Amino acid sequence: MDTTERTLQEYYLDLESKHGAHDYHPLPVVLAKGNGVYLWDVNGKRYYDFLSAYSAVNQGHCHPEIVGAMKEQAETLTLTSRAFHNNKLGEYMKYITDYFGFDKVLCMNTGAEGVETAIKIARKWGYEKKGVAENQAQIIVCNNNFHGRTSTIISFSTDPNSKGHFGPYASGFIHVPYDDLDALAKVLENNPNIVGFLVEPIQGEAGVYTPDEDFIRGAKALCKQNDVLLITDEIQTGIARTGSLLAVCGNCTCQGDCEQQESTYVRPDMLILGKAISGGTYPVSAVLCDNEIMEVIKPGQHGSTFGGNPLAVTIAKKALEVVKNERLAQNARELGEIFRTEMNLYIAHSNIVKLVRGKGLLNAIVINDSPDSDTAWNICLKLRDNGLLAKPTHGNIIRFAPPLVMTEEQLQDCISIIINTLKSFENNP
Ligand code: IF1
Repeated sequence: MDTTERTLQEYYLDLESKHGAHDYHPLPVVLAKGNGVYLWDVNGKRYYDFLSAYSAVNQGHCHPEIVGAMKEQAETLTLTSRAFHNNKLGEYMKYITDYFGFDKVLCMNTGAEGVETAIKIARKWGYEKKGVAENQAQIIVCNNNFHGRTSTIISFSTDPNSKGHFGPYASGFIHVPYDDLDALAKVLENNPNIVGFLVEPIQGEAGVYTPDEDFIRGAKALCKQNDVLLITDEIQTGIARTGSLLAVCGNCTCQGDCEQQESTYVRPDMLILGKAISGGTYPVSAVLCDNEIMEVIKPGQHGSTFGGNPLAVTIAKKALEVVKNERLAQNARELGEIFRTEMNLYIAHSNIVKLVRGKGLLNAIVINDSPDSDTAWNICLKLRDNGLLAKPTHGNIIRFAPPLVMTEEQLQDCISIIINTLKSFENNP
């Protein structure tokens, strides 16, 4: 970067630092443009995006069909509130419920709102259907979970940074270790007040922690035995990211078209989606479940000014169509295999990388250094210089999650950038 380029970047960094809350510590790069798998900074330097806005941009930046639908609807009708009907909502509701195989959808905006909605529905179901005594409902959650930032959700976070000094905290949550069916069974035993088990099929923030293959299936069986709702948060893992339409589809590549019974699919009782449901263009989230659960919500009991607005649902319908039309689940699956195979070949002779893990195009490498060291951060700075943007997550782990529209040739280019960058850190702590 020459002096003028640095000055331009610093201009933007200073503005944010002076006038914005310091709630983030971003990688020092100022982006101005995106297209497909690429981002450009304010100086015109091009990068491969290996974060995809935390898996929101699965369909690639500024996907022309999604942006086209967005523009057209923005010029027609954006918001009516749910005080009135609009001519886009119903068709979207039919589309998304058919797409994921549930009776009903409830539309919200952010992921955290989706999680809050699921918590509210599960509790109400507990009181009205399961017969739990008033105010006694409990929801099981996992250690190291990430479900968002609201005061209720951070109440059951186990990350001191997300949670500290934000109390008093909401009660009604019980923790179990992730990927531990025995612990789950034990908590469920003789506890009739439990209404739900809220779980990420892969823990993203915890470092792309991929559980045992039978974990979700086993959890479903335990929930069923104990009349407890299995609530899967697929805000990060859903919409083709892990090589199937949902992470709970397991190895099924049907993209939602199969009968879902004979496949590896584990059907949750409630499904929470967000992020990529709009292709990263607009905040859209959704909670899906069947009638006997959704019917506990009656007029006036839940809602949102923007939830289900005509602009949001037009975008979301198109973004979901793109996932099917462009076979993004299959692509994520195939490229993910290549990525992990190539990385494993490198790691076999590496001192700096311990392992690669993940599913589809949600992967992470674990850096061979103390969790408190800044090695992962420094590698990400070097990756940036070499034209690829990724972000470290807790404990010296780097998440790799490019848009799913990537080609194999582009992926091979990215693998070269990553490996060449890692090489410069070998034996060089
Ligand atoms: C931040 C992480 C990712 C999520 C799951 C709900 C939400 C998220 C599984 C809430 C959001 C984000 C939010 C962003 C960082 C980020 C993140 F590193 F913290 F864990 F993606 F990996 N459930 N994840 O991953 O959705 O309300 O944000 O729309 O909060 O800093 P939201």
